[in-house]
Amino acid sequence: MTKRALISVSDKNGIVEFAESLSKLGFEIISTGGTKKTLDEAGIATLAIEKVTHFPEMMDGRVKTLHPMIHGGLLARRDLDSHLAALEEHNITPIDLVVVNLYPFKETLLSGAEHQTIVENIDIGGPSMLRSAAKNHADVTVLVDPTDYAAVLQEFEKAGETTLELRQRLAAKVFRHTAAYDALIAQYLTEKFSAPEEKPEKLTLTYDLKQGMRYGENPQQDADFYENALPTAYSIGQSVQLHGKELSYNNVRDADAALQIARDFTDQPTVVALKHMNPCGIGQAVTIEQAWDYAYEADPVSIFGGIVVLNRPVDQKTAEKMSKIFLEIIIAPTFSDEALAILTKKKNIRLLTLDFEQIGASEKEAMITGVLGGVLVQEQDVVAEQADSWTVATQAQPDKEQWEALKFAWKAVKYVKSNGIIVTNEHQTLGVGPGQTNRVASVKIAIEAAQEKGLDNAVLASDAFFPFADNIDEIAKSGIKAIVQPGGSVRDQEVIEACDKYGITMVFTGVRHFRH
Ligand code: 93A
Repeated sequence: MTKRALISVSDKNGIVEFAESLSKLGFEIISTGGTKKTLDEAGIATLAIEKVTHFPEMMDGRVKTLHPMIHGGLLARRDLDSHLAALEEHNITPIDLVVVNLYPFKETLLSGAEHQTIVENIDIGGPSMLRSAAKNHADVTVLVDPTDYAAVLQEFEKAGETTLELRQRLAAKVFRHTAAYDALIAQYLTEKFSAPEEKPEKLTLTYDLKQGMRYGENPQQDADFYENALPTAYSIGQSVQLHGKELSYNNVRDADAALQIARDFTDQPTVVALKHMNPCGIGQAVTIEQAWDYAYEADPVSIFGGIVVLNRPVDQKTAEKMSKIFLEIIIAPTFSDEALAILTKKKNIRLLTLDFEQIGASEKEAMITGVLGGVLVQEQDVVAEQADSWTVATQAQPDKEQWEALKFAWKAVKYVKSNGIIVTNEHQTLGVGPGQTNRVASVKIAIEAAQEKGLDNAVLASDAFFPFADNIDEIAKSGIKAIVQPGGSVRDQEVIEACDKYGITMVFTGVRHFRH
């Protein structure tokens, strides 16, 4: 019996060659309007869908293949007499092979088209055929991805049929595809139609495999990078790599962490240096070169092998300075030709550019963390704090210089792993105390590092309140005279009294910034 194939594709790439091969294999080809036109023009004999459904394509193509003559042909079980009898009774010819790719919903959405155009690009008939064929994979071969054409042809050419194994894999692929397709539609409509303050009842974010990674955090861990189907421009996945080896799993995480920090320092040229998820140097200045100097001097040891984000174009002089040490990654809006010439001489460095214009939009993205048995989803910690809403808790008041340093320190401490302590002046970090299980230990680490650089106008920030006054004793020993912290401990009074005893000024922000 002649085999029947149904071809209905939006993306017509490679379809002529594939249909030609099917014809040669003896398939009778049914196709929809646009596809038929393409195949006719290539001289491939096809049967119009209307000839099968005995209905015209109607309503601007909204109804073309949604018909029992099609779905009966796709869904009939070949191993059941009752199904075969139904085919016979209704004059339905079974369909053995389906090639469909869908209306370009995502591409239309990304093109900035109007809502009505986006809605018209919700494919109904295509997914229906794919799902019918995939359900009936016991007998039907279904293709949604042109990269599978070759494997299918090979099997037909070899044995006159496909193997069940291949049909099973193709069916699974189809349901992955239609599920993701629908999830994106759900995401779009949910975002478009929820009330502004309303939380969607269910998260429908979809992710596409961006790249398989060589390995995960360690070589014994396999890993992949999935990217949001609608990614924000200011994201590591959307960066453009100009030079160097492929990014590793740890690179992606570290670069992302550095990009998040850079987002909080947009007013002035700023350089963020990061190591193992913690900032090791943040410098802010009038020029990007000076900002580099500050970030580098903040910790010339830790920056070795670090990730650096510069929020202004990289010029020749800055590139010369950066080229003197080993850095894993440099990310910037652009690199001058001279800077590129200098930095690309280094084989092991990765150079990336990114759209810093879109920095703000990235703040809205949901942050997802894996736990055994599920995922946790939260908003990002992007609360915009105004220093004029802070309260000075102590007798001593910060002077103008201290205020500037406190504002800088408070922005920076948000990105230090908890318990997070940072010592800074008004334009650079001086000492970072990240990730200790008690706060005094973090204080000691931050101060010790800062002491090596000098404590001129140094202030200290703590990501969460001080539970005991012992922290203040440590800070006082160093000579640091200004502190910023959220406040809110039951022992705040003891902490304030300790500051007053030492003549330290302390500001409460009322907001804490854990980062676990
Ligand atoms: O508008 S639809 O949802 N209604 C249908 O009945 C239908 N059948 C196939 N879209 C439908 N299709 C889609 O048309 C296919 O998924 C494919 O993407 C496209 C091919 O149309 P043409 O052959 O006219 O270019």
